Amino acid sequence: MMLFTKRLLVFSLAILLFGAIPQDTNAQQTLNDVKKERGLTDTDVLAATKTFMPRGGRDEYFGFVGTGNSGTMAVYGIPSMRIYKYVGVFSPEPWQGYGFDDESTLMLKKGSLDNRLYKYGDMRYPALAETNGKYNGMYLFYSDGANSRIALLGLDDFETKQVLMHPLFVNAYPGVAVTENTEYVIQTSQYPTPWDGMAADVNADFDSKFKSGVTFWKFVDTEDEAGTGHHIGRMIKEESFTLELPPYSLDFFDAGRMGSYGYVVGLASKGGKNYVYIVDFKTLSTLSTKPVNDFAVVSLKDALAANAVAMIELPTAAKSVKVNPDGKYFITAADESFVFDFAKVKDAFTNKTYTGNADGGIPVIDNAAVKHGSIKLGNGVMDVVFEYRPGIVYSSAFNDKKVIRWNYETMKIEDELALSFKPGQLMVPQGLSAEPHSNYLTVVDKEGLYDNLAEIGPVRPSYQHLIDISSDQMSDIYTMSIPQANLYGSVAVLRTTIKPIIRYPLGTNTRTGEISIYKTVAGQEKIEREGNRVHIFGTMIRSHITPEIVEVNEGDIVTFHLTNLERAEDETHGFTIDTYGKHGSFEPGKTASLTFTADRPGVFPYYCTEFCSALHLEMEGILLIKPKGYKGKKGAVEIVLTDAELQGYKKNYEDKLEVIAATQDVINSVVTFLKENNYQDYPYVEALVVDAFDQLGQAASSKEKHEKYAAEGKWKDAFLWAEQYWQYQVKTADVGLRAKKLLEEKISE
Ligand SMILES: [Cu+2]
Repeated sequence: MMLFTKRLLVFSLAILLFGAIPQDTNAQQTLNDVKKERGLTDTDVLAATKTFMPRGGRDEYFGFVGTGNSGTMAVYGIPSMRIYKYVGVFSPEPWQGYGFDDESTLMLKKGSLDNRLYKYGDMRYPALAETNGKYNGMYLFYSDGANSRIALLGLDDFETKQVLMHPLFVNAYPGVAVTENTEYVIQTSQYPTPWDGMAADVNADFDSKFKSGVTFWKFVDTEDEAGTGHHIGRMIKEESFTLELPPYSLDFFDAGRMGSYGYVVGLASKGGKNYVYIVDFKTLSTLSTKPVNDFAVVSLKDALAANAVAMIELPTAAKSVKVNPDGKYFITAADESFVFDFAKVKDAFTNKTYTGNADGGIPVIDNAAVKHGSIKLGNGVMDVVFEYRPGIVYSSAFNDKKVIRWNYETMKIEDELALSFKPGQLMVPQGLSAEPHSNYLTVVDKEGLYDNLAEIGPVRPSYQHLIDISSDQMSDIYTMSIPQANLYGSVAVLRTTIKPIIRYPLGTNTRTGEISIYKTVAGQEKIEREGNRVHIFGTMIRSHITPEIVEVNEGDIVTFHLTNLERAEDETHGFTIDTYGKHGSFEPGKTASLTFTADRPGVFPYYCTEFCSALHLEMEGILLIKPKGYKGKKGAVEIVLTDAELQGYKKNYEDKLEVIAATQDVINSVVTFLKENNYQDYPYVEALVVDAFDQLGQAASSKEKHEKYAAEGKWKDAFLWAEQYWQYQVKTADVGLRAKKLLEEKISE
């Protein structure tokens, strides 16, 4: 066990009191010195100041981008472009135990074919949940093109909550869209395949047996019945349906809103012809369905009879099609981009002014009759995105290395920004909602061939550039690298729209949102055995894993059910069993389980993998797996300390008491200051003070324990519980000092 010296303790306290940062050694250097030294221009400095995040600052937007075939999602801030988190979605992700603990593994297996655990996905274009066409900050959806799955993420904890396998599609388009109140999450196929899982001849049977489709996953947002205060949204497979389409290759799509609510528009191609398909799902949802592979299907025949699907032919393939914020138009991204008018499209449906049929008998609406206008934008036009100014839209021209600002009402180009790279997908925060909100545009750069990036071998990360679009002069102000990613689309929302939680209600199964039946509270830890099935109900709190010793027999099926008892901010514990490949992450309040067969006898330490406190190495225990026929000592293994070790712990304990007293002095002085200056008059300060004392409120039982063990001469336990008590004190002091600093700032304002 790690011995903690007094000097280190005092040093830790010094850091707490005075800050770990060395004094500003560059104070003499001026901005001009740095500019000169680094060869920076005024433009460079201006760009840097637009993205620099000062202490106390917060990013204005949360950005979400899928990592493509890595199967994870990166969360980042705009304008700082700092990555906050990678979230496992379609791939196992060890840091958060995703696909490692029983809860997430079960979720992933239920959402796969034949119970297999896929190790990757292909996720490109996410959609945020909407209320009245605006982002509500609660959920996010992804489609897995490679393994035909769909995922729901909760944004109160930034975790994946549901993964479903598509019952019909063998592959899916790796993008999703939602209807304006998230009634449905829409997913389509990409490449046509037979639906019945049977072999078919790709030439002879293509038109008869291969199909494509558009699926409407019913989404229901319910208040959590366990009373945890969180919403638990779910896609309901039994209430979802798929529209059967002829074997077209399907590409990007979007959903109408407001005036165009009820329509889905997307790109389709077949036999060298390119179309925008238009689907009227309001009508589709009233039609009768027949089950295919236990999933409701609206047949093409019925959809055609109900006049619920049509096509508009395009002269060339488009790369994207998006509905504008107020839902009046949909716009294609192509060298010649088309702006189509939904009102005219509706008239064409109503009056059936079709000019003929596309493959599969789908009626074709005359392009000229429904377009608002078209415009030649450049070469290799990839994407289109909206901003808050009415009529303004941006397009990327890959081959021309430029971003074009144009007006889709007047059909005129307003401005262009020449770039040093070939631009791909575009994103303006909230630009895919009814409420675009930003002066920022992000642009994907797949090649990363520039002059300010280091070479790192054949595979490079993807890049996103941040473009300032606030003025007439657009400017490229930041290059962000996103490692382990193959970037496509992204979405972003005002940071304040999302309300992240700090801790879970104690015992939460974070995947279901329910209180786990395996929740364990302090003092209730136990090991239960029935035949060869062993359940360990354990707890984790600085700096203990309880129980510390577990004995099982070779061949037993063992489950560790662990609950993190912490109530403090950011006190996550990890848990791993050496060489067993079992790992979990336990955020404050979370309960998760790790099941394995004890098929390898021996002694296996288990420990906390997070740096949860200075004493986190004390969070360890021993799993003894007794080989068949093992004749060991009966009963629990006792670890006997030598006299020297015992005295060492006694000394540590006594040192700790001194540190505890010194820390208490700090807390007392902070409390005096806060009270004398009426902290309760300042809501933010008051909130910090409440949090600080919540920490100290947790400490009482640790104090009782260290005093009890000290009285019994059990110095190791006394020291560990004293350390625990001190951890709470440190948290209290830390939050208290932040409150004091804030109060000082408020007073001086
Ligand atoms: Cu820990």
